[in-house]
Amino acid sequence: MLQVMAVAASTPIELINGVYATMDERIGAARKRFGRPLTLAEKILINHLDSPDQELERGESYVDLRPDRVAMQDATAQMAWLQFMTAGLDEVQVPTTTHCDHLIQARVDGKRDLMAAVDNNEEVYDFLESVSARYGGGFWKPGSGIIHQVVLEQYAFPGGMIIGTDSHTPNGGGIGMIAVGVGGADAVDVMTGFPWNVKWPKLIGVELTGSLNGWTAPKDIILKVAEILTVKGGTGAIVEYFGEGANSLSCTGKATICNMGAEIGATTSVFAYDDAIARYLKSTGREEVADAADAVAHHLRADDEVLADPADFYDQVIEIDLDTLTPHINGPHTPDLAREVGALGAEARENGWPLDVSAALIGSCTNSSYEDITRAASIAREATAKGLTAKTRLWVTPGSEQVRATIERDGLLQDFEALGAVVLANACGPCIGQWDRSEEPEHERGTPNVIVTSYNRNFPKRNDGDPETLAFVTSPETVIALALAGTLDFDPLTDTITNDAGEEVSLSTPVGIELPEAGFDPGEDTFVPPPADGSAIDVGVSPTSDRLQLLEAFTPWDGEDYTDLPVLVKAQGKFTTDHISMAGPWLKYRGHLENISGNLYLGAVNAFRKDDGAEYEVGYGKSQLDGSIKRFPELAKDYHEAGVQWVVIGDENMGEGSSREHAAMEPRFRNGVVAIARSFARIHETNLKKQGMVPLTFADPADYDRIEEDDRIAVRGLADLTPGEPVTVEVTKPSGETISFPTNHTFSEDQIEWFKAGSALNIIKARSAG
Ligand code: MIC
Ligand code: SF4
Repeated sequence: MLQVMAVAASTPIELINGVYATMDERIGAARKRFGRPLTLAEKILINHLDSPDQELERGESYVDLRPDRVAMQDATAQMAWLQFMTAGLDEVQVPTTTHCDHLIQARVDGKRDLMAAVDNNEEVYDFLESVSARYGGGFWKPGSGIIHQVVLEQYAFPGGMIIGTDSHTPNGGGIGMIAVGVGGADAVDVMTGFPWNVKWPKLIGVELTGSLNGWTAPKDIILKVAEILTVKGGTGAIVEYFGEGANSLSCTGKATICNMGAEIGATTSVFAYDDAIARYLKSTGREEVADAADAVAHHLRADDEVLADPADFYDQVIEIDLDTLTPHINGPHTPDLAREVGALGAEARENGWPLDVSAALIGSCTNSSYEDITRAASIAREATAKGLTAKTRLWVTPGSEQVRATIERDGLLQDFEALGAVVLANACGPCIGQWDRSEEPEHERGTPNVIVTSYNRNFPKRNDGDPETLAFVTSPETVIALALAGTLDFDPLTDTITNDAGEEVSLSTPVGIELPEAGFDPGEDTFVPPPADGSAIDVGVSPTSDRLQLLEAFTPWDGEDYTDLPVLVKAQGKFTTDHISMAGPWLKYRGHLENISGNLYLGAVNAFRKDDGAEYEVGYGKSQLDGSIKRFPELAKDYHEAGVQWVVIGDENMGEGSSREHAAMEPRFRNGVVAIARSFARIHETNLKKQGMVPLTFADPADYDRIEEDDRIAVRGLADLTPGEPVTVEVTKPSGETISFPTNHTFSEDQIEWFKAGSALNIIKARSAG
């Protein structure tokens, strides 16, 4: 099946035609099978089923799918490639690309930061480039741009399916593709030629009526959706957008909405193929893809009957009227805390949040398209003309080299620079905590301060590592407006700002340009295709490296129930992947399991109080070996060295956020065997299972409260683990008293084998060896 052959800088039309060729037959057969019309997501998924006869019950059955491509970013690709290497194959079985975007630290400006990154990360970049070349993967050098922007520009196509080792992979839904974020182990399944296994999703329909106008942007749609559905409301579901409002959005605007669907936990989000998508394909040099999509356009949208009566076909339908939707801003600390921009000032006062904005940041995979930049730049240009200067430091990160070169050519970067903005490297930068604020003389770390960004996540410490920073997420144009006003207490729709001459001026409505009139300027060529034969390439991993470490297989389950497990951590409240395995300074250890385990649970808020009732410091807990109070990573290391297995307890939506499998590999490496939570985020739950851990949810969420600090936990009946059957957890109190309660799991038959084998990877290895 090696259509992989040289992985190129774009998806070959032959691959796309191959996908379109089977649509008539498979979609037709599925309509007959279900006896009803189909939604768009159903059509694309059905066309990618590994075998057509699988059971397809929404929210119930696990299915095997065949994605067309795999994309990985540098921070997650290291672990994924290290796992792939142990599988003993010569070549990836599906076109795969590696993108260097997360490891570039934002400090001074784009050029200097990129040079510093190339220097500091040399070993990791060399590894990723050589491992890609060795096994037939394409490599996008640092400076190429953020993975999702590059995928949208080069690889995504309507009706296609891609998985990516990053939770914002759904960005590709903006072009009409099923694009799903996964952990590295899932990617390795596909790279080694196995299907990708996922739960057949539920479907949420979002009908957009009216059309966007004024200051309201695509970002406001997803901020609104996040408010309605909350951070876990999309779990296990694909969100499909439709309606006249959907057709009024640009392709990159649609991508913004799908991208941030990650924040509601959705499996992915998708829009139907339309003229805007065709325009984008043509403008990014993919005329023939648009022509091919035109020929199957009826398969690239939901059936008419579905659109006429959505409530009959979706599990939930939400309607948003774009005519009346106003600009929103979400935060702090959670991406689903929304309100209208104009209401934030009063709310900040009430909560004692500082009103001054200490930094304003535009960019990220969510909002760095040409259109985004033109809308924000129109405000910047007007501000300069009206004698306004930014009252806040402003940072801009272009999403890709292509966007950067184009906005430079079109004079848009200069509009920001005229306001004193710093243009950062084409990368994630501050969005992933790679933000060194030491160059800001007026900012002192550890002081309460407010930042506004056009990013997507705003968990504490996410951007600058400072727990005192409150981050608010909004559209790029609103970010600029707040930077000009310098305060949260500003509504660009109604308020004025005092200019340098002391006059009160108001801001006009932002004006965007969907696509560059002169076409995109590709900028510097940053793609490295793999050689025709990479087998002679040596992928060296030095045993003394502190950045990279070869993996050792996790040991298989010994067939015994887990008993007498201490509780390493019981987390209270948010327990996102940022709390479990922090990014920022720790990103540099993403290829070294032992070293990165030094960050395990550092952000966790301990649910237990100390004996005197006081709170633990975040990241600290009590050792059951000697009663001492230590940081969680040290406790975990002590248990590991003492050969003690342990359990982790989580609250709601444990593992929300990122796809990083380090959040599952670290506990597993340190002898964690069971995770019990009120609920899990999809990718994290899968990651835990893949690495051989047992994720369980309390059948009665109140049982969470029954677990105390010095308890010992047993999990009964593991040998008879059966899909759909509860598992009994037994808790022994220090007094000797025991209580037990039922928990649920979501293991399928096949997934139970992952746990028994010690990890899913052990199964792949056994299969490729045999
Ligand atoms: C993020 O936005 O949190 C990241 C960094 O892109 C992650 C991936 C990672 O942790 O490497 C994600 O969202 O999956
Ligand atoms: Fe990068 Fe931020 Fe996008 Fe994650 S959300 S891929 S860190 S830009």
